[in-house]
Amino acid sequence: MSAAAEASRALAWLPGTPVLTADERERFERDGLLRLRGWSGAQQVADALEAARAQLDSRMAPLELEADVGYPGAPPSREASGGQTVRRLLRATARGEVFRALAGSPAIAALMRELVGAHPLLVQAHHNCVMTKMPGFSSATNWHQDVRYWSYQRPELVSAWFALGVESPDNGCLSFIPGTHRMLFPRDRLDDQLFLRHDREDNRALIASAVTPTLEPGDLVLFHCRTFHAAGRNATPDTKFSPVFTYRDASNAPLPGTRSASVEDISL
Ligand SMILES: O=C(O)CCC(=O)C(=O)O
Repeated sequence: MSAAAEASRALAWLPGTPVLTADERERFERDGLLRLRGWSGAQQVADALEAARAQLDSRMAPLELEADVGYPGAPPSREASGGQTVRRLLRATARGEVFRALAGSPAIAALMRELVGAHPLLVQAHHNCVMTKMPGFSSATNWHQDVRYWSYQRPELVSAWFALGVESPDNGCLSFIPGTHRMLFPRDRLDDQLFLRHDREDNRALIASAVTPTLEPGDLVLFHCRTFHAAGRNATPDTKFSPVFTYRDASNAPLPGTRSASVEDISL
């Protein structure tokens, strides 16, 4: 790998200097999302992709299957045609150094100090997975806020989504509704699974303002846990692999007895 091919924003970052520009920080605060081009190096992307592919091929546990979530397009059961389609390689931080290096690099730690607080922790109970959007039986995910089933003192967590390949509407990339992390949503705007209801005009108008940032290998998308987002199905012949991790400040503790508190988080 040549030095040029290894160029990456994470590798180029110098300790003690800001990771984000003032403009990027403002955009994250305003929109609740930010795409950073060329974050990971080409070698790191290739290594993570190779590991994810091998773990999917060998069906390395723990896995979440599309049939388990039952989202639109998912097979109706594990026994149905396509019922063994994998949705997520769970517990990514336990799956190898290549994923820990993505999730816990010094540059990510510095970035999270800018976004979540002085003592960022890598959350273990939520996300911490490689999304595997497979051809054929992958599902669509309706508009939701990640925090809907999370339990912390404050709904202030940030997720980092690492592109290992091209991500576009064709293979079910994420779309976001900017600014929704700062809005309040009365319960009746959401359905019983806490997705935005499509039968309401106000929700349809909001969804019309969504953006769909396409990604190249090495890009990183940061999004607030209250930013509404959704994704389509993968209509291409190739699996899309996307490691995704969530971060909180140490001062923002999980509520005792909840799933969020079920695993010790990792200090960065
Ligand atoms: O890739 C997808 O289908 C959506 C993933 C997502 O939004 C989530 O897991 O919260």
